[in-house]
Amino acid sequence: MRRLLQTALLFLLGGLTVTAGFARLLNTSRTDQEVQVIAMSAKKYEYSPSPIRVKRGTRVQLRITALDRTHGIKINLSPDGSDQKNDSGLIFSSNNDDCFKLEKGIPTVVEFVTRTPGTYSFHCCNRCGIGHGGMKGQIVVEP
Ligand SMILES: [Cu+2]
Repeated sequence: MRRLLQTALLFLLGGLTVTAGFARLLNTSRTDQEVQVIAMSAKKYEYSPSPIRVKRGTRVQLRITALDRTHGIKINLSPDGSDQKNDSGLIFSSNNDDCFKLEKGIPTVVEFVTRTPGTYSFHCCNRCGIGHGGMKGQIVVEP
């Protein structure tokens, strides 16, 4: 009877250890998902900094402030040169992954997780003047 109790206790402890292990595993992956905040500015006709370099598997939060007037930002979902246009390499937190409007002086938060290495181009999507078409930048996701 005593032996049976010991065995049961052993099983219980084993189970607890496994559970703790799993919890730690989950915690680790959560730590990997810590947000990398990058402050960015937009003005006629450039974004700064650009290119932005981040590692694959990072949760990135761009905090973009337009300095001189309203601009916008539209980030390509697939890397330059990719033919898989519907397989998105950047996973956005919000559904508004199209054109983010950047009001002058008010930081706009754009958050996404980098899934596939590559160069993701972005451009201004709010007509802002004669150089509007050339207002571009890049996010480089490193493996
Ligand atoms: Cu602009």
